[in-house]
Amino acid sequence: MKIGIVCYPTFGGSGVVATELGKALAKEGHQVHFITYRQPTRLDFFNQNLFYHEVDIKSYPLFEHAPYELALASKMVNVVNFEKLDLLHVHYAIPHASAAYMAKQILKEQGIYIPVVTTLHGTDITLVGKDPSYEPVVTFSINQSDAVTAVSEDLRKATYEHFAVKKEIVVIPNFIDLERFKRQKKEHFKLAICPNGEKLLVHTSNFRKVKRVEDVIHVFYELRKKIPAKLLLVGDGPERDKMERLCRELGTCDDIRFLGKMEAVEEVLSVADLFVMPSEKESFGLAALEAMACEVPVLSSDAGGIPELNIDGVTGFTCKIGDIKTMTEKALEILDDKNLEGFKERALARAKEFDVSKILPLYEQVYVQTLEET
Ligand code: GMT
Repeated sequence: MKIGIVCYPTFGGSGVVATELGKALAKEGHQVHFITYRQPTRLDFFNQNLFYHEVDIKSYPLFEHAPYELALASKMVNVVNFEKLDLLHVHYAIPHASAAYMAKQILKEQGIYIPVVTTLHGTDITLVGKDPSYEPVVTFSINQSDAVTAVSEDLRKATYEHFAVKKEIVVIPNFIDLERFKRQKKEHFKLAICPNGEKLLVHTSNFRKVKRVEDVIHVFYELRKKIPAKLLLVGDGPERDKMERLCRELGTCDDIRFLGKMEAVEEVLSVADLFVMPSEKESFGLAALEAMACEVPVLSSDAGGIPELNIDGVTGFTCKIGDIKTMTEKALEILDDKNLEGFKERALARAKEFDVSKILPLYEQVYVQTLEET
C-alpha cells in the first residue's frame, strides 16, 4: 500500500507512535509518505520505502497566526495526487483530521477518492478537543473519517462520552520495538549516578501540567527519608522551571538531576529501578511501556488508560491521582530487594505483549478493511 502519515514531528507520544508505525510499515514493504512541518524526530534511518514531505507554511504580515491547517491540506492534496497514495492516516485529531477532510473534498472534485484513517491519541480528546473552541470541528472530522482508532479502551469510551461521535472506534494500543528498548549493560552509568548503591527512579515526560511532575518530586522526597535514592527527570516543557524551584525548596537538588530532552532514553531506562508516571490524564502511557520494555516496574496513577498497561500489583502499582502517601508506600514495596526482581520480570513480560510485530497487523487490517469498504 501507499500510505500518507500525518503527525506532529516532535518528541510527543503521538508523533513517536506515528513515526514508529511508518518505519515498521516501510520495513514490511509498504510505501510510507510522512507529511509534517518538520522531519519527525524518530525518522532517523534510510529505507527506500520512506518519504518525507515538508508542509510549507507561508507567513504574511496580515497573519497573526499562519494558517497551518490550510497549508497541510494543500500539501496532502499535492502528495496524494503526485504519489498516488491509497490512503491517509492522520495521528492526533487536531488539526489533522479536519485538514484531511478538506483535502479529501478537494480531491473528490478532481475525481480522486482518498480514504482517511484517524488515530486519536489522548489530549486531542480529553483536554484540547473537548474545549468548546475546537469541539464542533473535532466531532465533525472524526465522524467524517473512514476509520477511527483510539490507543486505549479508556480513550474510546471518553470519545463517546464527550463527543457526538457515531463512528465505530477500533482500539489499537501503543506498541514498542523491543530491539531498541531493551535493558543494556550500563553499569558505569549507574555507578556514576548512584555511587553508594542508591535506588534510581526515573520520570520522562514533556513537563506539562497533566504529567504532575510535582508528584514525582514529592514521592521522591518522602521516599528518600526512608531509603537512599536518586531521581532522574528526562524531558522538558512548561513546568520545568517550577519543578527546579520545588527541588530547591525541598532541599533535594543533590539527589535529583534534570537531563532535558534525550534521544537515547533507553540508556537511562537501562539503569532505572522504578519509573514514575503520576499523570492527571494519560490515554495509554507510551513512556511507561518504554520503561517496562527495559525491565523497569512502573509506579503510576490510575488515570485514563494506564491501568490497561500497568497491572496493579503485578508490573508495578496504580494509585489514585495525587495520593503521594500511597505512592510512596508502593514505591517502597517495589524497591524492596525481595520484590524488585519479580516486578522487573513481570514488567518485561507485559511489555512483550505490545511488541510492534503484534500491533502492526492490527493497523494493516484497518487499512485493508477501509480500502475494501470505500
Ligand atoms: O503525553 C503527551 O502529552 C503527548 C501526547 C501526544 O499526543 O503526543 O501523548 C498521548 O499519546 C501517546 C501515544 O498514543 C499516549 O501514549 C499518551 O498517553 C498520550 N498522552 C496523554 O493522554 C496525556
